Amino acid sequence: MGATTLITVAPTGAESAKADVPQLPVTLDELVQAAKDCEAAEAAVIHVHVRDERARPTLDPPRVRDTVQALRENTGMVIQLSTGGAVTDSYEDRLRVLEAGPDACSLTCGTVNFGDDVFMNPWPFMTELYQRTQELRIVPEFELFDLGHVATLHRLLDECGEPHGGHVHCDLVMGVPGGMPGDARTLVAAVEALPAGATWSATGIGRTTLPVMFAALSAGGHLRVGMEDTLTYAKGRPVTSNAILVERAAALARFAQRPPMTAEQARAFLGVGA
Ligand code: KMH
Ligand code: ZN
Repeated sequence: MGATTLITVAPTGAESAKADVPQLPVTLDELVQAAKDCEAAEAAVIHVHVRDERARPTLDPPRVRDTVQALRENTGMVIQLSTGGAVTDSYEDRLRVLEAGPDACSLTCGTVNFGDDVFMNPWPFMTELYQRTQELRIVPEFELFDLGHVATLHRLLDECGEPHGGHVHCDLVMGVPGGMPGDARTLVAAVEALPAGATWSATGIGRTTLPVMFAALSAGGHLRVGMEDTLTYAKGRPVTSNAILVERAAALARFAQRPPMTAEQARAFLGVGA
């Protein structure tokens, strides 16, 4: 296999309101349809946040379980549940999402200012979450919002051992107000500090989407896109679907001579099912 690009789609997030963004997939039917469209557009991993019947973020266990099941029945994508949830979610609820049986989950490597809020990820929570992924055989993706999170990732691996699947894959989440900026020099600094052998994707929030995507492709990284991170396709042009963001990422990956990975290739790459 030649060099390929892992494309992850994050279609919903916990921050945007359906009233402000009517195209945001919030019902199970909308999420499944978005997932199918994004898979057709060559996303291999879906990063999932669930909404309730009033379109508010929720970690309600039956709803999260039903979502995992519906995505499994309707797509072949790697299902990665968010353990970040919303900034108001309790640690207990965030840990419980693992019981829904996803292939993978996000695991943020430290606390970070998050706009006017704080996204809390203290060390005892991180280690408990990490140990549960190891017990439940779920592949963690290490979310890095700041350069200090890279140092904490080293500590986590040193003290708690290797992740399920045996492969360290990270996601640089750049351009969050309060986290690392979304630009090429910060991306390179973060990548240079990663553990040896780790692979990584990157996403840039808001207007940093395109600079981060170009920098990631140039530096040999993988891509995350989606309406969790980006609501503007181009100046004055709102995003109309998650699939168009995936299509653009797939086209750029091809242009960079690293075509998108299939979901099956992504499972082997990440160690899902190992
Ligand atoms: N919604 C943010 C507070 C994750 O999914 O793991 C956290 C977040 C990260 O989106
Ligand atoms: Zn998320």
